[in-house]
Amino acid sequence: MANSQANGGLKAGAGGETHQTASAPEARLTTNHGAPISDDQNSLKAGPRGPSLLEDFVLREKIQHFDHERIPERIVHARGSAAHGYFELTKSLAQYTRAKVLTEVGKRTEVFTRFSTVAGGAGSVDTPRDVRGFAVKLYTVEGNWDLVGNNIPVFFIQDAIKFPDLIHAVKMEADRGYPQAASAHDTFWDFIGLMPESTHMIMWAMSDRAIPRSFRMMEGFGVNTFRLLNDKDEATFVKFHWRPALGTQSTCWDEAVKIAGADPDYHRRDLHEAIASGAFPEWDFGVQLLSQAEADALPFDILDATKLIPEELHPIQVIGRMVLDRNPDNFFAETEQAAFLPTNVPPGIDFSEDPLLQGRLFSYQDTQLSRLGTVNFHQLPINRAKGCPFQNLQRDGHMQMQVPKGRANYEPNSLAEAGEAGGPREDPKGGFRTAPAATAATKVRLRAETFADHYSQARLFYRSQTAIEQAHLASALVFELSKCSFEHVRTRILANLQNVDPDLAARVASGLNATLPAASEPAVKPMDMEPSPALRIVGKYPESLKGRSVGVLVTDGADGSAVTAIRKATEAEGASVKIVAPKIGAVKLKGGSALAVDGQLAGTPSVIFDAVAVVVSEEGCAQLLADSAAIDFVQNAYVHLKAIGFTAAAQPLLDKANVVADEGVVSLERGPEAFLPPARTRQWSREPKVRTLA
Ligand code: HDE
Repeated sequence: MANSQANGGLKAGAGGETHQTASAPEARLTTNHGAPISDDQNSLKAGPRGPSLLEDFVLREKIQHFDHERIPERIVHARGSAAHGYFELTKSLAQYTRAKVLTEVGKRTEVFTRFSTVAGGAGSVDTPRDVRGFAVKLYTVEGNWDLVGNNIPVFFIQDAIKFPDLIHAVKMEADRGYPQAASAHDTFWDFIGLMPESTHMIMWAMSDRAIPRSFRMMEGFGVNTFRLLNDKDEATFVKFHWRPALGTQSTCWDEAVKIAGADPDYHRRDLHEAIASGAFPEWDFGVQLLSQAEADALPFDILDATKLIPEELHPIQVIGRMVLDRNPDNFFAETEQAAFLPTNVPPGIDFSEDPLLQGRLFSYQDTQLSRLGTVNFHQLPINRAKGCPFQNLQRDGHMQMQVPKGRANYEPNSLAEAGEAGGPREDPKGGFRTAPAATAATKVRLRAETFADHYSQARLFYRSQTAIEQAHLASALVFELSKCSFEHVRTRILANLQNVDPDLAARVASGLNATLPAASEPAVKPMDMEPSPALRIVGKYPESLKGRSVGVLVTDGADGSAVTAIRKATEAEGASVKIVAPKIGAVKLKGGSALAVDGQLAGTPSVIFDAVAVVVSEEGCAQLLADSAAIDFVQNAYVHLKAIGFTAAAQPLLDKANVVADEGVVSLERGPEAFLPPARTRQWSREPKVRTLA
């Protein structure tokens, strides 16, 4: 019986050996080779206190497998979260493409979508200022289509040959190994200043787009230009767009920094919890289609990934939607082992000559060899084509998981004539065909002249923003450049910003306490384009609390009817509500009833909510006045421009947190309806009172 005590009381079997209750064969614990295991608690030893024995294959196998559990993380986009779902086509593009996924209206295609940050490692936090990956694997009936995009429609560089430099510059500095998951350091801004083509992307990366509120509230873009190809092999240029049903929403920078400490898994948890609760995130799928003539008429090159096509010029047609409705069963097997390849396109979709895309066509397949370790990574369940069989004469290799039958593993062959299986054959009509684009030209290592305008679209972006967003963008630049120790690095950026907008450059210079340098010499003089309101976020939040979260701070003795009223009103609009209290378990409401608590105050700060309410008793409030977590709860909600609903007894706490009454500070005596409009958005007009912006 000594054994069973050492095992914390696990049941002892008839013979005194330690194991849990005997299980049915299908539930039985086995080794990797199928041998049933009798004792998973104790290693084999020479006597109870003696040395362990080498013959213990159960121990060795378990430890050895554990020793090799990790695989190399992705070089970029290492930190990510994913979900299963479906894509449904609502409008056929049969005129432009023969891809079935884009022509069969109403058909649902399974998808697996992974969102990610770019710069940080797999264990880094979810909320740094960064671009977000938006990678969708559609398991179509004509093979997998991987649309591997970002939440920003343009990119830093024009030619794939600069990608390793870009990533080296943004990642941790080579000698010191920091900063992790941050672009606010010398090497990044040094590279950016020397690469004026990155200026447009920098405008986006310094905008609130780079601090998203949730994966569910991000746009997605294919970024590179692709081609659609119809039955007659006629080509049309296409740009792909995903638009979130919940609207594009962001955090405040100060909030994002604090979330990183409060909940490093903020976005991962948000996606998982939303799907688990049945609030399935959804996106519209849209395309911009351009003929060769329309592309030629653009004032920039459609092959240049640092440029977008303003929607006002070429509208986005919505042709489908994506719904994510199932969490992965296993993070490693699915999210981690998912391999996205821009080369995965079904017949009817083709590439453009965009030199960034062309490099990507090599990179993704190649990197899987280091990461997943075998040319057979396409056989893993998450990567396997599901909409159709895959069959060819490729054979063997590490981790071959199939058992191909027959003698013919070469083509052509004539074994079918002898009654044997001859293997699969090419399909000239239905198979993938490349757009017949003429290419006769001289081989050169050159950047096209048509790629030379580095500033017009940066200017377009900046000037299309609201005043609030311009201030955020300028402040983000000040923040990032303030972290750079080399003055010449900061000065070069300022000189480049002069070409974007002199007012922006002056604001950033002032924020840095720097003298404004003369503009750098642009390769092409920037032009003024018609502002594009589509590029804004502020003013476009949906008129609903759907997908947003409300935190209600409650103490013993609080008025339960006020809590119920807030919960009812906000949940009716699709918000999720959490009760926060000084202690977990339950609070005892006025009248004696108990209210279950979702989070303890110190561990559930207001940064993780979109709006808060404070429903406390006088005595409860008096106790909270001595708790900095309570004061922070209210003060942070205030400075992060959130709606604050409160009962009369909470006033002393609001005063202590320096909350000044405004439209977003709502007495709940007015009923929960008064809380709803400010809770649907942020109180932008409060910002100048609480923050000095550039
Ligand atoms: Fe990637 N990128 N990338 N990238 N990228 C990878 O592939 C690369 C680029 C993007 O959730 C890697 O499997 C090159 C643009 C996403 O698993 C790697 C270039 C866009 C993801 C790679 C680019 C992206 C990756 C790392 C310049 C937006 C994560 C691991 C030519 C359209 C996908 C891997 C996931 C991942 C290379 C530029 C999006 C190393 C060479 C532009 C969303 O192959």
